Amino acid sequence: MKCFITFDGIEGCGKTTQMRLAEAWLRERGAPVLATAEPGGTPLGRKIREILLNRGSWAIGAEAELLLFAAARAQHVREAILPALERGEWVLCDRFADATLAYQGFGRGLDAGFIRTLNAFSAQTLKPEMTLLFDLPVEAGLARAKKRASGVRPEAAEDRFEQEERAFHGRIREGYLSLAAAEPERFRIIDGAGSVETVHREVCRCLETLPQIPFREGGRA
Ligand code: Z5A
Repeated sequence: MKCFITFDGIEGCGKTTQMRLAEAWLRERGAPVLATAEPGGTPLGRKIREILLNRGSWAIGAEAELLLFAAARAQHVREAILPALERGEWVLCDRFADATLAYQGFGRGLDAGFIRTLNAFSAQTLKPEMTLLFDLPVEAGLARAKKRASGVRPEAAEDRFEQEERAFHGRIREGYLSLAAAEPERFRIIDGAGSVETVHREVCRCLETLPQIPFREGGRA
């Protein structure tokens, strides 16, 4: 019953919160699930994540940034995602190739055609069955991220992307919406501004439309 679903959107859109809830919801129904994230999901990916999200200790140009995300994805797909799908698991992924088009393409202005080629190469042409795009105004997302960063843990302070100007995040939001408009059969746009519970109900409604949705014997768990 394998199925690959990605959770995406601008900073602070709530995708991580929602992916965790979706993971629990699927497990309750007896589905085997791999919940993973980009950049990350493998030891190499986590090292690359540390490099990418640094807070200014070294320069990373847009081209190098793109290639590092692609490298993390290539290892993630080979080492974690494809094997889980081959085992028949559901794979939930916090960000995937759409994030590269949104951030490095629409955000940084790198060539979208080249990014698509690189995405296909690094993902071994794997595409999600469904992409949940959590949409909300940039100000609302950044306010959530700021609130989280103002917590006590120093490692939770603003990362390199959170420090970008508002216009950068605006281009990314518009970019995601245009990606969704171009592939309506794959994308589901979810209003991320609602409460955690409201958004979760909407996520479940989307998941229930998938043919792979698991049922226990005798009905839904
Ligand atoms: N990036 C890239 O440039 N290119 C790529 O190819 C890839 C990534 C793959 C790290 O991503 C950066 O990498 C990211 C894009 C770039 N930079 N930015 N911006 P990440 O996904 O690891 O980090 P993130 O974007 O900062 O996401 P996050 O920290 O996981 O946040 P989130 O998933 O959007 O939201 P959350 O953690 O679920 O919630 C954020 C806060 O809001 C938290 O305190 C929650 O409790 C709260 N929250 C969540 N939902 C709600 C609702 N509904 N109401 C109120 N409050 C809420």
